[in-house]
Amino acid sequence: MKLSNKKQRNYVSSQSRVGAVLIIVLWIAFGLVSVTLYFGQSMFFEYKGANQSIAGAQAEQANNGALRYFFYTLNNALEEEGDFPSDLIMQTEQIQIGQATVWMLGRSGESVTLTDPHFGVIDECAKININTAPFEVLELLPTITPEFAAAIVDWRDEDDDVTENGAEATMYSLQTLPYECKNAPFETVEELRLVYGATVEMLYGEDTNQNGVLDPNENDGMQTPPLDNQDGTLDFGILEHVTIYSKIPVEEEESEATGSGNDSGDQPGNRSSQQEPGGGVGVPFQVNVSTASAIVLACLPGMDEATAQQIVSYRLANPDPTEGLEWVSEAVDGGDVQQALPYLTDKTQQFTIDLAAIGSNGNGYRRVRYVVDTSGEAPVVLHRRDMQRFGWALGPNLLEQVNTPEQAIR
Ligand SMILES: [Ca+2]
Ligand SMILES: [Ca+2]
Ligand SMILES: [Ca+2]
Ligand SMILES: [Ca+2]
Repeated sequence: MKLSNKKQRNYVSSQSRVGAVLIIVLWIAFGLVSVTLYFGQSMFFEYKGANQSIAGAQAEQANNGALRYFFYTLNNALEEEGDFPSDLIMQTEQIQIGQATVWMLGRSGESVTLTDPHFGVIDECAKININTAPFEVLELLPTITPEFAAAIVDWRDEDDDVTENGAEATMYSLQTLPYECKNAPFETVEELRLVYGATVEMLYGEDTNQNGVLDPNENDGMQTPPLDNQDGTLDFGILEHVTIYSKIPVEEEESEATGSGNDSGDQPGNRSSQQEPGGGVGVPFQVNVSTASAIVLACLPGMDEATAQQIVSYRLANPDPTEGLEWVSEAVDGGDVQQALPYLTDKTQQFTIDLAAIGSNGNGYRRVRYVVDTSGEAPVVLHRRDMQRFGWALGPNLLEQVNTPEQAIR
């Protein structure tokens, strides 16, 4: 039977209505699925975010715990006051605190080709004090220019007399954004950035994350910042070798005789410069010869690179704690260290602990640095610095371990 024309038209029109409804339903279903997926995804990220912040909080707490552990070591485990807290008396690597793991980033003092960090405490007394070292010492620091060494002296001295090639108020007033020359001691080493002529390259060198390790980006030329010379060794900047915290250790009898540990007043890092303890008669600063690098030792009066290297090599070959300074003359094998001896000490009272921690499942990386002073009755924190912005500092191998679930640290 054949449908009439009218019936046929009605049939077609009802068919196309059904089709349209079906398309609308499909679109609605598609929309609902998209919304569900979107919420699912955002819940997932929120969950991941919460995980990250929990792990971050764990890592922060672990760093606090490691600082307390360091204080405990200083109070209870040192054989003698002024000893360096070596990794023989304290754990410095992969310390488990709750769900988190902490490392103390140190310096080996021997190698500039390390790709994995050396763990330990950093001795502030192993560095040159920029508040007290004279121009002749400062100008020997690697990467420094004589102009910048002179500008350091002018920045910290209270007068306005320009040291040869240095910079006093006039130079600072000519800057695009003019500022004052401080004419007072440094309060942090980072203050060097304000000194006339400072460059990032001179201050940080290739070690932009300040971990003492040659990280992949620090040995790939200009491929990724920083611009490095790709020579397989880590070329440090000035900041690695300088401090404002070291003080000349005061002999006990002397401290009792003068009635106080320090006598020259209000200059940080310069408080004992007028004293004349044991080995340091009349010198403005001292360096711990048991921990200092060859680079630092070579800056001392009467020293050169070869002699400094002999001292470090001897120290590495005889790792037993060396008492006194007698071994130094033995180390240089007939060489002359008489001029440098007053600048040397075997004691240390100021330390940096550079703590890097991760929380559960390798998440929540946190890094913080503390400078601790033990020259008073009890250890105190002099300075705290958040090192988070310098990025991962535990080297490529630990990073891989953290990122590989089956090898995860926890
Ligand atoms: Ca000045
Ligand atoms: Ca580095
Ligand atoms: Ca690079
Ligand atoms: Ca290099």
